[in-house]
Amino acid sequence: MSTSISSLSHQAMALEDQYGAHNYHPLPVVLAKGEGVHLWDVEGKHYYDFLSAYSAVNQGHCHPRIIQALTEQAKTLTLTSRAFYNNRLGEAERYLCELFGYDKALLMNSGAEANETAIKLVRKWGYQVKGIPNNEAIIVAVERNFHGRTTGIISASTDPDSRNNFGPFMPGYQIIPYNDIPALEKALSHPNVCGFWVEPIQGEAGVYVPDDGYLKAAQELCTTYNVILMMDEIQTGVGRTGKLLASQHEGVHPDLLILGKALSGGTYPVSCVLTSDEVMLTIQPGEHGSTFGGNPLACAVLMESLQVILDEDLIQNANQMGELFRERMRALQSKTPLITTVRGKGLLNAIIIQPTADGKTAWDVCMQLMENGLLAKPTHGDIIRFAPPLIITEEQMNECCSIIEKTILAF
Ligand code: IF1
Repeated sequence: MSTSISSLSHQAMALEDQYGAHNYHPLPVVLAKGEGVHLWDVEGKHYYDFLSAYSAVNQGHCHPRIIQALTEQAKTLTLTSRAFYNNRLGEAERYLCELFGYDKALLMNSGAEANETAIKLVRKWGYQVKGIPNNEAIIVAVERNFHGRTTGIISASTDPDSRNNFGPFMPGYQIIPYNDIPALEKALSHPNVCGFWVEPIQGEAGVYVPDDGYLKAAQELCTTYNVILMMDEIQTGVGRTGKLLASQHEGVHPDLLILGKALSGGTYPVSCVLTSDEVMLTIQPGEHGSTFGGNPLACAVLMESLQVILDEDLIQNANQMGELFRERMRALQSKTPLITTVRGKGLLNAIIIQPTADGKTAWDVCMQLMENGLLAKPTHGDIIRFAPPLIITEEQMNECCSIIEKTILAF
């Protein structure tokens, strides 16, 4: 199943190969245009996007309302730095606090920066409020976590690819198994623990959905042991799993919430930490910040991006289209040994591929899906994550499931 690569595509890939870092191994497709669930490559070939830039494009590519907000603000005022006030930040902070139910917001840019901010906030709260001895604060994290690529974050990673040869690592983490309440209770009972840092569904690890009740039990244990529940919803938030936040499937309101990606609908790097006054006000002027954090452009875009999620009822659509997807994939699973597992929530789903006798893997499936006009990418070898924009229609979902079925059954 070879992929003929046109000269235009080849040129683009050769440029990246020669002048760019080799920190990714992309599928051999060169995208040039996006609209809604649609992508086109440099030759004009059409694809359905089933990755959504790792859930940053929940609202669909180049959503007109978000682009409008972006361009209007871009023509007016883009960046002042926080040395001065600007007329959009307070509005955006209020919008976030009212929508998600928190006292205060701190805006950053990348998801990793928001997680680093969360680490600093929770440690500071640990020393100044919980009374942990200085420099002895512990944050509990889970195996197979993914929170970003900075050295402070990968110090908690259990993934060799994220860690190898990037040491020495930042101390102050205790790693426990995911979805394991007894292990969590044991860890949180240590008096120097200030935070429990977790994803409600582990996206990068391969869409690991914990047992019902895990998040609720985690919240209760954090309350019992006076520990901040730090929920990383950068990938699972903003409607992706069929609720505004994945935490809401269990009625959990995290003490501290970390958002990114689809906060901007994929048009601009925007992330944030939301939490209580008790935690947020432990940081005083001059103790944290960033040049672009909370800039007017980011604020204009985040408010419109979230409003689109609400106005277009994308949360309900994610629910319904996710059900349809899993139903069709489970039906497919019964017809082929290639699929061993189908799992997910809302429109964050994954199938696990059993390599074929002649050695075909999830990568080969994704290459053939690409040939057939659908883009998805394997994670950790044998898992294919499927995450289309939340605007996908029933007709489009059925067409895409047919593409996946045709591709899988051809192996
Ligand atoms: C890559 C993964 C997904 C995230 C969660 C924080 C961040 C991410 C739950 C950091 C970012 C991205 C990063 C990108 C690929 C992608 C990814 F495979 F890496 F893990 F989605 F699963 N918390 N995830 O998923 O946010 O700093 O990137 O804005 O690094 O390869 P960021």
